[in-house]
Amino acid sequence: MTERGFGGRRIRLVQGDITRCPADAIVNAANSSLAGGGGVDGAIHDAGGPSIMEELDRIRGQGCPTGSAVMTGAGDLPAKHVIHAVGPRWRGGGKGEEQLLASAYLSSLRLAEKAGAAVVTFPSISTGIYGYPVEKAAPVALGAVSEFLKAEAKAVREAQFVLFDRFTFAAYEAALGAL
Ligand code: AR6
Repeated sequence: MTERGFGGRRIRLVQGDITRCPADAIVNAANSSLAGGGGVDGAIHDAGGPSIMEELDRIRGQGCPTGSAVMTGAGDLPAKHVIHAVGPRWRGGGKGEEQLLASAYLSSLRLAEKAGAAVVTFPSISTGIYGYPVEKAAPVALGAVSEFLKAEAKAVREAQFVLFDRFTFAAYEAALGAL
């Protein structure tokens, strides 16, 4: 299943590069020092240009603990905002990873809602460099986002997961069908 409705809103799964998908807000899989990095974070800064890091330099003092998010402009990306969310590193599953991962998605959606964003794109937070097994992360991500769409969303109409590779896409497809 690649698309599913939740209370008049929807989740869509797409395979591709998140920096090329138009949205109102693009979520980045960042780290708590907001210092940039590899993976999708590197791709977002490369495609968005230096204004995103300049803005992060100004707000870095506020901090961004694991499970939270901050918002900046989107520079040259096809979006208005970038939401920098910090997912957990996988440490075996007994260190609150599931709640922290859900919290990274919910914090992002709350910022998107405040900004009046209708379409929000997400990567698969934590399942790259942070090592969270994707078959465990996908149901947590989709569960948190679908609950938000059912219970809290006003501005947000569509959450799109832009998944980079076939394996990740397949894991989300299975989890969306099983929700
Ligand atoms: N579009 C969509 N997804 C992508 C893209 C892209 N252009 N590039 C990679 N992915 P990761 P994490 C996928 O490692 O695990 C950074 O250094 C990737 O295949 O980007 O949360 C940060 O600064 C994987 O499925 O994020 C942090 O230090 C998913 O995005 C740390 O990595 C997430 O992989 C965060 O690690």
